[in-house]
Amino acid sequence: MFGFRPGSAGGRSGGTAKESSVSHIHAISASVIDQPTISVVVPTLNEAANLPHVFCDLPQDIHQLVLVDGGSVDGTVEVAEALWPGIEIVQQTRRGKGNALACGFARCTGDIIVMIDADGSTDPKEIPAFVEALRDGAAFAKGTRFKNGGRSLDITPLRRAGNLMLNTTVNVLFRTRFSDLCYGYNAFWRSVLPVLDLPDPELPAPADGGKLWGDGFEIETLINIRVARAYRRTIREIPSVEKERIFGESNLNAVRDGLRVLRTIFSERFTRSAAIPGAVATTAPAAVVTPAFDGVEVPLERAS
Ligand SMILES: Nc1nc2c(ncn2[C@@H]2O[C@H](COP(=O)(O)OP(=O)(O)OP(=O)(O)O)[C@@H](O)[C@H]2O)c(=O)[nH]1
Ligand SMILES: [Mg+2]
Repeated sequence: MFGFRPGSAGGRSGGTAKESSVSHIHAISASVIDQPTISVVVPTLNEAANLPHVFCDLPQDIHQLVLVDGGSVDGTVEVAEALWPGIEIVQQTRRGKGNALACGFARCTGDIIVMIDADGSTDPKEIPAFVEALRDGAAFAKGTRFKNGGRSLDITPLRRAGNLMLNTTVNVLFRTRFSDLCYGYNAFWRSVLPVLDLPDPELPAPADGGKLWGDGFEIETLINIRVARAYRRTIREIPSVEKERIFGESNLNAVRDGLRVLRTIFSERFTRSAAIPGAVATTAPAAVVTPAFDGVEVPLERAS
């Protein structure tokens, strides 16, 4: 339907090795760019009632659907398995949405990873737009509710104000042009993963039962900042319409999680080295070490 290539796994030592004209995907063969395989990662915490509404809109030809559960007690896993035969269920190793995503990403084998929520707020029918942006040269396709037709039917005035403040802080400190920092609907080439350098799923949970930094809702901010540092010119913002959660309660606390995001921003800016470990890994795409970029629209780049 969307030209995605189901079931051909991400390990591709073969391929044509013909290079794209887009610098950051030098290492990705033309056949992969033509028909990338898609892994979709869905973190869940008691979302059984919402899953039927989400899964029915997923493209049928995705390569892999990975559900990362945080110990749901409402039958989420059973419902998921009944709805999508072949779904891969991962139990997260610590607490929080960030840890769930890190565990899910580690399981992915597709060329492209898409992260969506399970509460019905992120529309799977938008996935092709994210994929097209990546095929067109973006390293990272970032959903935005606040630009070019994107909007939210759900956000409260408090969260909108908090998001704007955090968004502006990041744009000033990192010279980026994000329009929606805290939105969790994104997609990226799997080869970008080393740059994210997310907290290792194998690390033990803190003894006090808390979360490691990066394990909570600050994950989106962490990812956005690290991607912007490595791929500033190849982040593409994709308009997205956020709907209301269908059933159940939000797990996000605007003040508590907003403060975690703020601390993450300052920690990334002032204590974390710009030399991102993944940026020198041989598995990283070429643009990590060769930031030159040729010819694709680059909305997040500042005019110099
Ligand atoms: N596995 C796992 N999933 C989580 C956890 N916290 C949240 N999620 C999932 O992550 C997605 C987003 O969480 P929500 O609680 O909807 O939070 P949000 O979308 O940021 O906030 P709202 O706009 O209020 O919905 C949903 O699919 C949740 O089920 C967690 O600790 N573990
Ligand atoms: Mg939600």
